[in-house]
Amino acid sequence: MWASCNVKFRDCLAISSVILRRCLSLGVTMAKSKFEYVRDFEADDTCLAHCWVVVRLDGRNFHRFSEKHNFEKPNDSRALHLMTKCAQTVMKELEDIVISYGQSDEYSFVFKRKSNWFKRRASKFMTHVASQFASSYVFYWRDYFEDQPLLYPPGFDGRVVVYPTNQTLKDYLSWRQADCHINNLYNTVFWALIQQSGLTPVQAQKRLQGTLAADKNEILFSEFNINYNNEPLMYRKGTVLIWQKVDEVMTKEAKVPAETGGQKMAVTRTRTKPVPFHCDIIGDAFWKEHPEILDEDS
Ligand code: DGT
Ligand code: MG
Ligand code: MG
Repeated sequence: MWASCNVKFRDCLAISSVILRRCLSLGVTMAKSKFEYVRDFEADDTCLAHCWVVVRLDGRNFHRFSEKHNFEKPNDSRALHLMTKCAQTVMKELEDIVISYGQSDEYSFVFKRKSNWFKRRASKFMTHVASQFASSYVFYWRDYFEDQPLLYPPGFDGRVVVYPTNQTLKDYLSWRQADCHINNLYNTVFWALIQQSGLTPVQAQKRLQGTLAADKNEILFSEFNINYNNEPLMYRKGTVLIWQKVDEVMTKEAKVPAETGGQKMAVTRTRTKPVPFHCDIIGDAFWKEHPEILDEDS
């Protein structure tokens, strides 16, 4: 009786394994259906090997978004810190980003030369960065704008640019920081003329037409007693995010004999995090101080 039972059980196992194999082979046949050819219409967007891959995001119509959400002019530190929080989230959640740079409503993310993330497909890099950033912007909004409800969902466009040498990458980042400086100097004078001298936006624009940087510095100093060089670094230089080892102190329940009770003790552990700096990245000093960023195998 037991013997026949065992035989039947073995037969059942054998039959099920045959069915399983048939199902699997059917699955393979289905995957290679006559429709498979449509795959060939997909564009090959592999980023050139061994080049730096940069994804730049920019807020969609943030002129309107900043007005609707009462951003302070010309710089709203809540908005800039929120952008940086989103960029840190992108760096932590995605892979292979070695440095990021942000100003105004934009952030650039640099993927390491040797990254093979998603086989270096540009669309994957760009869409993952943009969606992670946008969802973080909404997710963390309340932490930065406590009294200001988010009135509609913000969007960000993205582009991918591939840079072949360290020099072209550094020039790219210098270009973005120079842009930050030019815009911020202009905006600082423009809004001082409106907010402090009572000019209309059109009058302020006319006043600044054709002026050079030195003229703008002079207006700020002589009319508003503002030394531009004393304006906050975050506004003048933007934000650079690089990986740094950070000591974290946390309290832990100590494992001690039960009779002494649950004692808490401070434990220090070292973690690597994307840390913000508001420094010059156009000169050589930054790159000499952080050679690991451009390291071939970084
Ligand atoms: P786009 O990028 O073509 O969709 O259009 P916009 O409007 O986003 O233009 P864009 O990116 O050239 O300029 C950024 C706008 O965002 C600009 O109008 C100023 C505004 N914005 C960015 N950060 C701040 C800030 O901290 N405070 C204020 N008040 N406005 C800001
Ligand atoms: Mg924009
Ligand atoms: Mg912009």
